[in-house]
Amino acid sequence: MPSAHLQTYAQRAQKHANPAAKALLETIERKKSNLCVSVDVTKQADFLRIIDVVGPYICLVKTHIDIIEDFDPSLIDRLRELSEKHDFLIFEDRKFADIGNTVALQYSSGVYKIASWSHITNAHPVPGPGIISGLASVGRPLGRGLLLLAEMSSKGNLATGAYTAEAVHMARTHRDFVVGFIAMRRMESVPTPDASVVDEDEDFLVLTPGVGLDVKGDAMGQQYRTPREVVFESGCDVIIVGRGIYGKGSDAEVQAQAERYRKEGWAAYEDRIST
Ligand code: 5BU
Repeated sequence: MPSAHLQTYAQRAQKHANPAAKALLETIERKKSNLCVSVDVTKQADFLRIIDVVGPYICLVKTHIDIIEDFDPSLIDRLRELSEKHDFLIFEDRKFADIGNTVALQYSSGVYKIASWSHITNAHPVPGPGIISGLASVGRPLGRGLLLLAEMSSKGNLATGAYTAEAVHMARTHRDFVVGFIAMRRMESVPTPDASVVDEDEDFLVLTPGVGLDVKGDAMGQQYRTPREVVFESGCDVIIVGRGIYGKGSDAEVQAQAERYRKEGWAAYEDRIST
């Protein structure tokens, strides 16, 4: 069997055991979109308006729900309605980073009750495998999926080398709940500390932030690559775009940018699987 990134999203969806990963792959195929839009705005009304505009072009919305200043629980109902209207999944970019008991509470409870609405979330591997057990105790019964931060897009980040390899190892030993990585490239070839956990058929999704067509970075260390570099050259599965789309002003311009990134990401994927 060829490596996961040389198979189609549809082929991968058929084989994926995790419900959230399977649904994401099916949505990507159905909408011909490997675009995730990150909607990092502070007002409910802007958040919902942008999602309604970009909805037809995306497979996934990425949220930082704690950025919203006027949050109230009805926002989640509106977000759910938009996810049904436009057929996309939801990824709360929570970056959990504590011991298992604490993250289980942060994931299930508090103001946001993330596990109740977010199909996918993510975690730093820094606390060790207990973070996965804690999150899995809440998310697995709900059919959720977890991404580990194996790499980051920002300049000077510490998620490199042995740290990345340990993240991949943790994922390989928790395949029932860890469905992939935040990373800048495919992780299959990363040597894991214990080779016995490698499965030739492994299929971890790679979701990649730091994507932009017009600028190379920002003033605070963000670094951008193009959809082609990310999907075709580096073999990643989903491009995550924030300001390159929602930061463009009028609804018409935001819509045009969403379609532009969708097209670029999809063409890069089609070229990848036909090589
Ligand atoms: P941007 O506006 O396209 O730069 O936004 C990128 C988003 O992805 C933003 O929400 C970040 O929090 C998120 N992100 C990132 O940029 N780089 C990373 O390594 C990780 C997340 Br993990």
